[in-house]
Amino acid sequence: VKHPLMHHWTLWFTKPPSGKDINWNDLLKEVVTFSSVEEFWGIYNNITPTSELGLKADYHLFKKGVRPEWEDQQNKHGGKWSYSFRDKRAVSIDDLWLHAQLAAIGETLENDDDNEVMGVVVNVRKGLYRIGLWTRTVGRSIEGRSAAKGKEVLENIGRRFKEVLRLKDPEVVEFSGHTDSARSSAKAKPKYTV
Ligand code: M7G
Repeated sequence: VKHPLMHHWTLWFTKPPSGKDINWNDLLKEVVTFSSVEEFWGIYNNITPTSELGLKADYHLFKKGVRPEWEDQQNKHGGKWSYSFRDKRAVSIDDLWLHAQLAAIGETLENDDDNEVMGVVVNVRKGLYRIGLWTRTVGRSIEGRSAAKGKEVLENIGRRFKEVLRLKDPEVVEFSGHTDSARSSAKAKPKYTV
């Protein structure tokens, strides 16, 4: 018996760059698409855990049909909630990434009609692990939704994500639009915080 998920999901991997790879596009690899709980566990049990990946590697788990890139039609007006864990030895990154994935595929990050969650990402970097949650919009007024409602929807998603990451209240999770990230990751100001 297979327990179907609400959506089909695709796992992607960013290979750490070796000498001649310079293009982001050349490093991003589509791994596998699945649509049941059982397939998820089968994949989970057979891939390298995040804690064993090299620096500059990423996993991305996105709804099927959405590439984990700013340029994708469904991401280009969107943004991400993200949190960096700066003490790599203090954090169980494999557990956190598992919980982030289960929350995404189990559809517990948003309400049924929000239609915001595009995927979740884990980045392995020098001195930090970062987990992100990509949304379709940045909470502006669109498609008959007011700006106030858009902001509320995004902040609710941010709060649920913060719970999934087991963060205590004084910790701050930040949201920024992808166009800000693309322009200059250093100067981008978070648009929302929870
Ligand atoms: P990052 O992996 O988001 O964070 O971006 P990091 O700075 O902690 O490593 C690193 C770099 O990868 C960016 O400056 C871009 O050059 C490239 N990159 C990352 N993403 C998510 C994209 C993307 O969606 N599209 C493109 N074109 N480049 C990206």
